[in-house]
Amino acid sequence: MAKIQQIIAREILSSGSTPSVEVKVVLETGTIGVASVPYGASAGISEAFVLLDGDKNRFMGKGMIKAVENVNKIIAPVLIGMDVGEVGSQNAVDQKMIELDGTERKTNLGANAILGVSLAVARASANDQKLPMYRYIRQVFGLEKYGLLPGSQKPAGEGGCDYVLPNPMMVVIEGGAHADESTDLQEYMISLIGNDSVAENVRRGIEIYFTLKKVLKDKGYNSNVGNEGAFAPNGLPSNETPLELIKEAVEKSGYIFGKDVGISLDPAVSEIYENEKYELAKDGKNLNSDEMINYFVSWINNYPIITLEDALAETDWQAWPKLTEKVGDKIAIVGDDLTVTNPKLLQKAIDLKAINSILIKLNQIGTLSETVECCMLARQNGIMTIISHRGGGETNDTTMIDLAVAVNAGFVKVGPSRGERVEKYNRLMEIETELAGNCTVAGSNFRKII
Ligand code: 2PG
Ligand code: MG
Repeated sequence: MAKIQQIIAREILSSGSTPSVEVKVVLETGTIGVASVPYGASAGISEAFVLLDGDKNRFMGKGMIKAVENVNKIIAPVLIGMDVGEVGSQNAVDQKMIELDGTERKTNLGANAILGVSLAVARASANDQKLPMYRYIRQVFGLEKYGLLPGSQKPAGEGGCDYVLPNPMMVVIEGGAHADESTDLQEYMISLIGNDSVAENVRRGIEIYFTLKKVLKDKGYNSNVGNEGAFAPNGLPSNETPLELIKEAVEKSGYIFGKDVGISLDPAVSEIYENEKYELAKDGKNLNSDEMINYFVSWINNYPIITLEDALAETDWQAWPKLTEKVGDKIAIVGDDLTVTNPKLLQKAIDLKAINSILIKLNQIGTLSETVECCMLARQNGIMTIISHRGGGETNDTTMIDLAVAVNAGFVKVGPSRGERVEKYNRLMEIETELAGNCTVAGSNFRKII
């Protein structure tokens, strides 16, 4: 056990070249923890509030000095002296900030301020106890009681293992709000499910990424990249074309499409939903909810799509259960903007049978405790978790990876290029090495790890 001695925030830059918040926490033992927060480009309307300065003379209004000051002047004085490191202590710290803010979406202090502190406290405590972050998360939230082992594995100590590492889900073609002049849909991803080693799956993904670059060039498309480092070619004839290009890249790389590699999609269609219609400009279509469902169902029948995220708008709640009813027994139907890592919205989605999987982003809800609560609510209800990066601006902070390992996520959605993204895979491969003999990989059994 140790007490918080000092909390200092500062404004830093994120990969989107706009500001973000970094927080340093110093404990009385002298141990330090540092963390930083990302932000989204296509944020859901119910996400926790990102406090921006709004001063047009600095960073076009996107400065985060107010959030920094909220940490240094309002949050720090309240948290200094609190104990950290024991079961329940992270909850107590996060709860204090939630009360101090007093709003549903953290609009007073800003989720960017609160999350920075939450994660830096966790880092400092983990460092103080000389625990890797994924072990710390399990311990401080008492996660072992949720039986975080795959049903198919024997318990640890009986020839089983403690950890199941997530599969890589890599964004290779991006459009929508993440690029100019590409597709209407936001993300076309490859999910590496074919091997029982993270490093091997990562290598395969990178090879496919490079082969895809060649496939694009050979066909006369450019290989410029979008927000997340995925290709964002212009001049594609339809929203379906990327599926064909990816198929070709997977096969040319020597891997089996559908076995080694599945397709994951995040169309993020809240961005193209207006007046109860989905505007697919590239296809010259304006679809209602049922037609949108059928559009994706025909793709599912033709390609090895294994996860489908935000295929319907965040406000189109009535349509989600229909999609899940139709294809939820075959593939993962993932809520992102719909559920925004919010336990209340996840509960609503569970009650309505709207999804069978959920995307998890720490900054959508704004504290580590609420994020873990959401993951455990998912687990208790047979909902697979996918831990995700952000498209607006990422930092080199790798907490999302340790979180994924701690909660038995099925996938991590990130990368596969650019420093702030590959840093996540480097961390995951480091954990794999560290856990040698005491971990397995979700692999093609990812659905069973719930
Ligand atoms: C998403 C994310 C991450 P953003 O929609 O899943 O790729 O994008 O962070 O821009 O919301
Ligand atoms: Mg999404």
